[in-house]
Amino acid sequence: MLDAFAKIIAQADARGEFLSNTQLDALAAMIIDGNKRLDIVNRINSNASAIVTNSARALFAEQPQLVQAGGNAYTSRRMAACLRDMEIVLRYVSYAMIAGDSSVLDDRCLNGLRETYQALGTPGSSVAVAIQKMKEASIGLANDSTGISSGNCSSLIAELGIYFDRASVAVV
Ligand code: PEB
Repeated sequence: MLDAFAKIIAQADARGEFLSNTQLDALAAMIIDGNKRLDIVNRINSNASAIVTNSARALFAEQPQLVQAGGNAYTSRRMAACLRDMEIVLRYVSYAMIAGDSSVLDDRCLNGLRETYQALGTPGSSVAVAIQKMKEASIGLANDSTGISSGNCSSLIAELGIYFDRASVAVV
């Protein structure tokens, strides 16, 4: 599990080099935008259950067979497992976002997840739709300027989107 700093240090150390100016600039940019990053993660954390439930509701509205008899989210046990899975993915995306690096998401959540869903008979493509809905909701919250001094968050929003995309690609 790496963060953006540890990742760049590991890369430089593997070559026995000092950090390059480009690497230092990238880390400096990360420090300058640090409060924005914290705000985004804070927004996600404090709205996590709404992000999960609204996204699940939207998924089931589009794919009602999931919650009908024989569906993959039918019975409260499977529904609970589904909501839990969505919460796990959102939690690891939030860790990746605070770290500025996807390795925690990759190593602890996504690695082997596709195969797990195949073995369970859970449709990965539906999980991917749920993740995309969580992406839209999270980006909407992160972009909401209410109560925050306005600034340019576009690169952080793009980064957040990439973590969700990574997760949704990993389950299909
Ligand atoms: C991954 N999900 C399920 C299981 C595991 C995971 C390991 C099997 C064990 C269990 O039921 O708890 N666990 C989960 C995860 C990590 C982990 C992400 C990462 C660290 O440790 N059903 C649907 C939707 C979808 C869904 C498409 C969006 O209809 C999910 C939610 N996951 C789902 C369901 C089950 C499951 C298990 C329904 C139960 C499957 C079953 O027992 O039939």
